[in-house]
Amino acid sequence: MITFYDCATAPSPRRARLLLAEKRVPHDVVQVDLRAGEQLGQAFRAINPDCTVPVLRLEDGEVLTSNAAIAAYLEARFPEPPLLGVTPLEKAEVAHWNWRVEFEGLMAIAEAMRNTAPAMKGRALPGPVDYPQIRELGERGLARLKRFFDVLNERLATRPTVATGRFSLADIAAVVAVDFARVVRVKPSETDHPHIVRWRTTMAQRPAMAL
Ligand SMILES: N[C@@H](CCC(=O)N[C@@H](CS)C(=O)NCC(=O)O)C(=O)O
Repeated sequence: MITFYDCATAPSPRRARLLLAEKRVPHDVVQVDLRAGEQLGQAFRAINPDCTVPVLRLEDGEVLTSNAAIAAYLEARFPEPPLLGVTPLEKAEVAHWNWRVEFEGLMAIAEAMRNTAPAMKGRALPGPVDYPQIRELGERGLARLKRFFDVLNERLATRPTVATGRFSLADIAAVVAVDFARVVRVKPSETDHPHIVRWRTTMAQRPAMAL
């Protein structure tokens, strides 16, 4: 059986969790308590020395330690439904938007939150190294996040999904980013981001999105 190392409160493992659900991949779940620092303990380091989740351990013991690896692997092994695009151009579009959501959305939230939250003092980046917070990076993260919401809203003004004409990995990343932005008190509103609100309501009809 595939084993998924998850953390119910964190955004990165949620991306892998939604992907596993959309593809209906049978798996066991192990919760890693990031708030208690379990990722930095010896037991988890033996699984992933980078001290991050998500992690997917395959039946033969191989370990995948990033969303990038997990998405590539699951799409190749469980091609139905295709979530990374079908035609060459669709694949390019999904890769492009998945990356933009990751870099401009998820990274901006992480930058804003990890550089300002008292609980993240000395933990401004995930991983085995303790980095100090930089207040200005927190402010910049918030500005980048607001810009990302504008970009996403514009993108969704004329289309039902973030990339290509159908649901894809880019929608999963964007749902996770839009929902997690609440930790820095950023939410799409009917007045400022009506297209994000409409798209998010449609996404909520997918059973996996409740996870
Ligand atoms: N590139 C990784 C990033 C994973 C990541 O940053 N995970 C965070 C949770 S959202 C984590 O494990 N943090 C541990 C920590 O903060 O110490 C991926 O997306 O797979």
